[in-house]
Amino acid sequence: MKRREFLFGSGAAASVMGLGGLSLAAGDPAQELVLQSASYRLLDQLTTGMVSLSPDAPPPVLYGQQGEAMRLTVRNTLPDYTAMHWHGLRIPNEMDGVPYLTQMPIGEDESFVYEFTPPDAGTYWYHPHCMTMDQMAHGLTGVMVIAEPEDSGFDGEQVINLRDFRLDEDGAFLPAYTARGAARAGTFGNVQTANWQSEAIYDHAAGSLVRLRVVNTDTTRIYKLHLEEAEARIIAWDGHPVEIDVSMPTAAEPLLMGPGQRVDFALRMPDDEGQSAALVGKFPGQKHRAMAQLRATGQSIARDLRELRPLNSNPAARPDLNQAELHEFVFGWTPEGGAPNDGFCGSLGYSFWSINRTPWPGDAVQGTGPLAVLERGKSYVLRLRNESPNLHPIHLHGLAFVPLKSNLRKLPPLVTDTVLMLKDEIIDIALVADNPGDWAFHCHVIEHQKTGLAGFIRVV
Ligand SMILES: [Cu+2]
Repeated sequence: MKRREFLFGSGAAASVMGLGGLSLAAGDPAQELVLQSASYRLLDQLTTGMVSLSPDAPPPVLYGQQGEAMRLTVRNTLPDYTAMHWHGLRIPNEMDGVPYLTQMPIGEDESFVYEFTPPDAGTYWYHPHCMTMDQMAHGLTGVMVIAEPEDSGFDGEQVINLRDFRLDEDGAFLPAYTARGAARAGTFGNVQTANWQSEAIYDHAAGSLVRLRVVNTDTTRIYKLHLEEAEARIIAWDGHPVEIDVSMPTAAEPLLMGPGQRVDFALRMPDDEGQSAALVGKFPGQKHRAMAQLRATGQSIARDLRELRPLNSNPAARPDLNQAELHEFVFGWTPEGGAPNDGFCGSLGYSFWSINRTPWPGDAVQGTGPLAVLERGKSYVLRLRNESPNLHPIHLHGLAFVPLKSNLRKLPPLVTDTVLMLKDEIIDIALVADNPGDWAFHCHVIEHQKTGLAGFIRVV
């Protein structure tokens, strides 16, 4: 099937053309998201050539409600192709936004309608899965908040979208990657931002309870984070409520957050007006620095973290380990050279990485089989082995999984979609294959993904 036939053969896609601009209001379940170029003051000078859904701002936070239908129309006004992925949402495969695997790329002046009902509440995010390196590096990474139906008892909420940008002194983009970086830990940005700001400060009522949603949407960086001057605890991890006490990170033992990961904190604001709680990052060769500050305003409203009830669990099925079949995956170098195909979705021009010794041959492939075929409704253990010295945040689309054990450390029992693998680490994860389709399975260091560390798992 040709790309255009695929797109316009679908009544849903065709009918939305000419719908016009719907508002981007928070909570609006039907929105048109217009992919466009943008300019923004990341440093003192205006940075042009950014990619956003708004001409002069970071991509908006998209809000939805657990169990309520959303309809997001992505309209592409750029000459490059695109496709939008909703990271962490367990939705139907054809809405997952992976080019060629679940839909054809969206061309210039074309739209695609994403319709789904998020089954889980929590903190999620969105980014393109076609021209991934280019569009993400230029800023197209946004946060998605799926609210619980019940009031979770907070006075306020703060979303922090962590991103580095690679800029020269004049604020112009440097190349998004280097071959050297792609073959190792990735190519790091040099301008660290929270919500596209170098020194983000947000006001919240003194003594109030704030839900702090921290999202790593970077293409490369594994952030090392902790909170200062704040009484806080971790209440959710990668969208899903934690059911145990997770120890709070400290300056000495910071939280390691790989690209794609999210952590929700319940945070109590300081009592004194003007005092700030800070989300602090540690960067190589630098002292700790505040990524974002939450500044107390007014008289303390004297809330107490113990007033918060635990969040309700999401309805993700728990695997039956007694019945689970084992599949093994090895993440490492590729034995072959060569370059992945370009298709319409961009290639970095190298194959450095592989899963089970096979590098992903590029997005526009035909006849590439799945890494594993899982039977719908059955439980599985996936043994993930990192045989490289580099860290890899491994992401599985469409399914939630539970990390079981590691050869290097104790893993808390979380429900997640992305697991950060350390050097030479072997991690067993378990899942129920309860969502049919072809689900992308890849490293979220985009340079690794685009140079081979990608594949897919089929649920039939
Ligand atoms: Cu990787």
